[in-house]
Amino acid sequence: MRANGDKGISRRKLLGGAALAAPAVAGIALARGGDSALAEPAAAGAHPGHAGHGEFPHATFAAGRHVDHERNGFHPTKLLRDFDYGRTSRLASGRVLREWEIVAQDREIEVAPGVRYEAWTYNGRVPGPTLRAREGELLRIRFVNGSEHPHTMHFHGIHSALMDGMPGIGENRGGGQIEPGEAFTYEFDATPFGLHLYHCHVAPLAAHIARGLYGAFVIDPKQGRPEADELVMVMNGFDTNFDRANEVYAVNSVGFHFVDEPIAVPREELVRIYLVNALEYDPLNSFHLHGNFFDYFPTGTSLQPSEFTDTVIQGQGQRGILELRFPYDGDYMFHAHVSEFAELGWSGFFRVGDPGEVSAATAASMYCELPWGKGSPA
Ligand SMILES: [Cu+2]
Repeated sequence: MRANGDKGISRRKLLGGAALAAPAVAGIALARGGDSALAEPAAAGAHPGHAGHGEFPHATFAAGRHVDHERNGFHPTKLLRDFDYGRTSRLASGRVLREWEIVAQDREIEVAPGVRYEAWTYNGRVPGPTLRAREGELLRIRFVNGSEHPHTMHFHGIHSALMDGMPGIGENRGGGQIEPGEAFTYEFDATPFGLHLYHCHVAPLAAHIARGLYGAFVIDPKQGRPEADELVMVMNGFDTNFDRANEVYAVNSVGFHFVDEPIAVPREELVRIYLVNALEYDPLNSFHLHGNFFDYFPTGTSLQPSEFTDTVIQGQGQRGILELRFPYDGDYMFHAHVSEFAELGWSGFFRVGDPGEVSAATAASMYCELPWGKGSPA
C-alpha cells in the first residue's frame, strides 16, 4: 500500500540486515519468504541465533523469543477485554457524570522480541485505555501531561471547539496545547453512540500519533447491545528507525502476539470486536478473517450492519464493530489482507472451543502439529 516504492525497498533492506547498526531494529530477523527482498541476507549472520528459519515458508520474527510484557506494563491479550469505565456520580439533574484521569508518559516498550521503541503513552500503555461510556452521559477527562513533550487529547465525537484538543484553540482558557507539567480537563457529552477514538493532535501529527498516543473510545447506545464476548483490537504499527515507514505491524502493539497466544473465544456465542485503525504512515489497513464471516457496523453508529463479509478496509482513524459466531472448534487466522503488514507482525489466531473452557494455554497441543510449529504465521 505504499505510495513511495523507494521507502518500501529501503525498509526491506533494513529488515534484511543492511542497517542492523540501528539498535532499534537489531532484534528483527526475517525468515526467508517468496519475496526476494525479504529473502535477502536473513540477518547476514549478525544473529546466529536466528539462523535456520529459512525452511519455513513465511516471514516471522525470531521463534522462541518473547516480548517481556511485564516490563512493558501491559499485555496485548489483557488489553482485548480491558474496558475503562472511569468513575461515575450523579449530577443534581440525575444525569450520570463519568470521569477519568489520563496521564501522558514517555516509556520504552518492546514491540517485537528484542525490538524496543521509545513510545509516548496515555497511562503507560499503547494503545491507551479503552474509555467506555453510555450515550447521553456527561464525560470529564482530566489530562495531565507527564511527558517531556507537549500533547493533547483530541476526541472524535460531537463537542465544542474548546474541548477538541487542538493546539491554538482555547489557549487563553487553559486548553489548546498542553505543555509538559500542565493539565486540562476536557468535558463533553457522550454522543453519538459508536466506536470512536482519541489521540494527540500536536504537530508533527503523524509522529505524535505514531509514538503511541491513541486509544479506543466506546459510547454504548442507551439501550445497550446484545451480550457478547467483547474484544478491543487496535491495529497499529511502529516506525522503529524513524524514517516515516513502519517496521513492525500489530494488533494491540506486539507483532505476532496473537500467533504466539491465540485469542480464546467460545464456540457459537456472540463475539463482538471493536476494531480501530490507528496506523500512521500507511494510508490503509485491513482485517481479514479465515473460515468465517461477520456483520460489520461502520463506526458503530447504527444498530444495523451494513455488510456481511470476511474482510474490511479501514483508512487512518477509521473504525468499526464486527459481530460473529464461530460454529466450529479450531484455530482461525486473522490478519491484514495487506500481506506485507501480515508478514511484519499483523497476524494472529482465534482459538475456538467449548465456552468456559477454551484458553490459549490449552491449545498448544492443537497448534503444534502445524509443520512450522508455534510462533509463525500461516
Ligand atoms: Cu503529542
